[in-house]
Amino acid sequence: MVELDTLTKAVGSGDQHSAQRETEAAIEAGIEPQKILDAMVAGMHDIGERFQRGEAYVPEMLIAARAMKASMPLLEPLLLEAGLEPEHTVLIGTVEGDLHDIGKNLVALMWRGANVRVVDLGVNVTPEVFAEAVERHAPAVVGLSALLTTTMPAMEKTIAAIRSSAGNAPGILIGGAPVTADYAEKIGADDFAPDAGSAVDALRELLGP
Ligand code: B1M
Repeated sequence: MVELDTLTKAVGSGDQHSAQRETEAAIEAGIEPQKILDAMVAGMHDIGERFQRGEAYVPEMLIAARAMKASMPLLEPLLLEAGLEPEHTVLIGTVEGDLHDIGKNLVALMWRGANVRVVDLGVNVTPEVFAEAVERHAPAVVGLSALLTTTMPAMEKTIAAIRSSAGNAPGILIGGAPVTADYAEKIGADDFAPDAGSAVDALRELLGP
């Protein structure tokens, strides 16, 4: 009998081969694609929580994301058939002047693990490019990352650019090593997350029920 718990554990522990094997077994057993996806997302959720508690580190989170990424192509055709494409689109990028992307990429991976469509604009993204991308993709949430104290002010400019042009304003989440909750409040962001695990919780809050 196929146990979806085993798939959750395989993804959470970054065991790519077991994750693929368990995904295949679940598909062959005729388990609903949504349930298989939920089991994978639960694995990503577990690693995110362990990371927040200081029980897991960046490499573990990366290998968990890799295990999920390797298993998804097996499931994707079934998800498409069942009309279970991600419901929400979100944007993420590192703000203008800043080339750091390791943390931003981790947040993007965790968000993909939460089954949202992530448009990653990369690094050194100007406020204008963010604003244009918001118009083009109509995301529910925009994530801004900054690792330098000198690039934090670009977050405020980006928020202003997005809010002045977007018809349907998305929620804005900010993060990065020098960023704080107080700073987020000061510049009018909707939320702040200190790490990639919390960024998933914050995203869920912003997306609503
Ligand atoms: Co740079 N760098 N760097 N650097 N770099 C720091 C950030 C620094 C703290 C090092 C130091 O001095 N101790 C310092 C900043 C000082 C400051 O402003 N307070 C610094 C500096 C000064 C610089 C340069 C100016 C150096 C120079 O050229 N003189 C230069 C700037 C270039 C530029 O951006 N314009 C520079 C360049 C670089 C490299 C290119 C060499 C490289 C980046 C490579 C890359 O990213 N592809 C680099 C690196 C690697 C670092 C350190 C060593 C590591 C950063 C990292 O990847 N951490 C860093 C020192 C450090 O942090 N110990 C440093 C791991 C990553 C997983 O953590 O990015 O914090 P982090 O992401 C976390 C959270 O912050 C959060 O979740 C992530 C996962 O938990 N998070 C979000 C991040 N984004 C989020 C978004 C969210 C939510 C949460 O919502 C949307």
